[in-house]
Amino acid sequence: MKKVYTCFCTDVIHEGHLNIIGEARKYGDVYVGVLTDEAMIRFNRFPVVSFRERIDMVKKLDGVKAVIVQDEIMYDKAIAEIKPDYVIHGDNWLNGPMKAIRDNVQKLLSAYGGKIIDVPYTYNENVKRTDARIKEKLSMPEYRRKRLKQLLTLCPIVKTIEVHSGLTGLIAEKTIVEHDGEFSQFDAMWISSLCDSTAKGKPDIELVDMTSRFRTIDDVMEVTTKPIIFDGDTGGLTEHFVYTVRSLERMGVSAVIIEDKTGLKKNSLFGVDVEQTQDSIEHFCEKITAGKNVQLTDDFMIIARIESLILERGMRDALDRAFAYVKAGADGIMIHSRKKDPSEILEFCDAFRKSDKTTPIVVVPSSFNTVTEKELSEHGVNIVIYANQLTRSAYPAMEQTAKDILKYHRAHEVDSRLMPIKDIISLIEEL
Ligand code: SPV
Ligand code: MG
Repeated sequence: MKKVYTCFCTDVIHEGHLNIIGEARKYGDVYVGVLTDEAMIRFNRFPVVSFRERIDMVKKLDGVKAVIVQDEIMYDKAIAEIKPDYVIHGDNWLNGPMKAIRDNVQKLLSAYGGKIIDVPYTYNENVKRTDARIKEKLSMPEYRRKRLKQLLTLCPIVKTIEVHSGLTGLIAEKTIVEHDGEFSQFDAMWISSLCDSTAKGKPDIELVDMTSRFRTIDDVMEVTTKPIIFDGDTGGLTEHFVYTVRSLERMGVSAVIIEDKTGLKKNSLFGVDVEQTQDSIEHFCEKITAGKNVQLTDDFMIIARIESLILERGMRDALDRAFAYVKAGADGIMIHSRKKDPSEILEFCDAFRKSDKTTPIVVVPSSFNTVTEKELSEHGVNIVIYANQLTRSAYPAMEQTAKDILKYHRAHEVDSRLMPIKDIISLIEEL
């Protein structure tokens, strides 16, 4: 009997999958690969059913000879193990990022005379509805809120990008790239105080009020499913912070990061060029503990941000604060720096990890942007936040367009740089 292999990256079996199995059976015994959670989140979306359940679901299907675990999106190991005569897949992998997978399969099969079978991809009303239902589930507060904690157990480093609107949310949600056979996408979103304020033409001094910040969260949540980390600035008065925690938790936000400053907050990237006051360890610990005490679920995280390096108070102060904040209940710490060289951040992480192996570390490499995710992860960092790059790339592009329209007294000269009208109107999915 010939062997036919296919890989399913799904939490629900619909007629498209059954069609593939039906076709595959015509050629021989059917072997199905099931992607692990780790592989699935890199390539597709977060699974809504457990890995074990996905395996059982596929095992039960009529006509499946055996199920194997595929722990990478590329088929190398599976093909080496099974040596299939055929690999069958929907023809949606002929284009887009998935083409790299097909090309790799083609190369692997051609080494011993195996063949690819492309079957027409099934995308009818039923499949569309099933897909929409999964997305809806992923966006529900109770599913979204706990996702950051789940990601921390699954990813070497949780990649987070700043969003401040529905549109930037869509970029965070949908952008996926394939590079050298690896698929990459963002895991989470950061609602930056800097960019949320900037989008409103306001300074980053806790001027944009919480109601307005919540409105931004809502805009993002309406069109996305990925987890959200909220920049809570100083958290404000402890008496106010407890209400913020409750609201964020109810909305389905996964974490709030509060920084240990007090009084009029200025953006950290100003450093000591402006007057900024660091909170006392005791007072900031009280704020953290008060926040933890009002939480209703185990999912929500309060992450304490240490400003000692920004305010040039030294490494010892930063570490003392980190340990105190964890003791006060912080679920994670963020260490910030405005140096171009990442060495002080890495030194902090190494020193912290000597005594604390588990508390998640968050970093924001805006200034020390030469450091790679791999290096950060090797020094114990768990979450990396790209905190302002979307805003900083969009603004100059818009400004240049405005200047050129003024210069040429028409829009023709800028048109080649713009997204086609057809694309912008189809960017937003209709329900
Ligand atoms: C933000 O994005 O608002 C931050 C990070 O707080 S930073 O601007 O670097 O302080
Ligand atoms: Mg901020």
